Amino acid sequence: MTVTITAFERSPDGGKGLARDTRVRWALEEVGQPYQVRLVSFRAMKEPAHLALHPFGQIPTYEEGELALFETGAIVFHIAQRRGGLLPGDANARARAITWMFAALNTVEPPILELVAAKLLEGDKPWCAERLPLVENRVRDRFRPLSVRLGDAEWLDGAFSAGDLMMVSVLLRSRASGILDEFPSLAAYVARGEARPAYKRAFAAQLAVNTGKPSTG
Ligand SMILES: N[C@@H](CCC(=O)N[C@@H](CS)C(=O)NCC(=O)O)C(=O)O
Repeated sequence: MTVTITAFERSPDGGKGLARDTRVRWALEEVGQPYQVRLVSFRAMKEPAHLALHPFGQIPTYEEGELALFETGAIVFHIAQRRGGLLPGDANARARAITWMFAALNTVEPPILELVAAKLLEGDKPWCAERLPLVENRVRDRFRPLSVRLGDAEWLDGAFSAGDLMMVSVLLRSRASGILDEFPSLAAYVARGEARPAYKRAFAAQLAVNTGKPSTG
C-alpha cells in the first residue's frame, strides 16, 4: 500500500533536516518502506483539506490506504509496529524502546523547543537576555542525566531502536545552541545516528526538496 507523507514546500530551516518530516522519512528508510511526499505551503497547511488530516495544520502527516495519522510520535510508532527493524522482538525491550520514544518527545524535546522559541520569537524582548540562561539550563538539566544513562553505550538500550531515532532527532534540534557539544557523549550519539545510511537517505531527500537539487542518496 502506498505511503504518503507531507512536508514543507519550503522548510524554514532551508534543508538542515530539522523539520519533523525528517524523522518520519528516517523511520521509513530504516524499515525499507518506499514513500511519496506531498509538499504543502504554509497557506495550504491551514486549509480544510490539510486540516482534515492534521487538526493543528502542521506537517508531517502520514497516509496509508484509509489510515491518516499526524504527530511524529504516533507515526514513527506506527511504522515501527508494522514493519521490522525499529522495535525489539522481546516484549520488555520493546516496552523500554517505546519508553525512550516518549522520553524524547515529552521530557527532552520541550525545553529544546522552549529554547528555540526564546531565541527566534522572543529574542528582541527586553527580558530575553535575563531569561535565556534559565531556558538554556533547563536543556542542560535534561542532557546531564541523559548522558549519564547513555554512558559509553552506542544506543540507549541495546540495539538501535525507534527510541534512539526519536532521541537523536530531538537532540539534533539543539545543536545550533552549542549545548549539545557541552556533552561529548551525546554529541557522539547524535553523530552515530546521522551516520546511519537510512538517516543519510532521509536527510538527502529533504535537502533535495529545499535546494531544488535531485537527491543522490
Ligand atoms: N508535535 C508535532 C509537532 C508538529 C510541528 O510542530 N510541525 C511543524 C514543522 S516541524 C509545523 O508544521 N509548523 C508549522 C505550524 O505550526 O504552523 C509532531 O511531532 O508531529
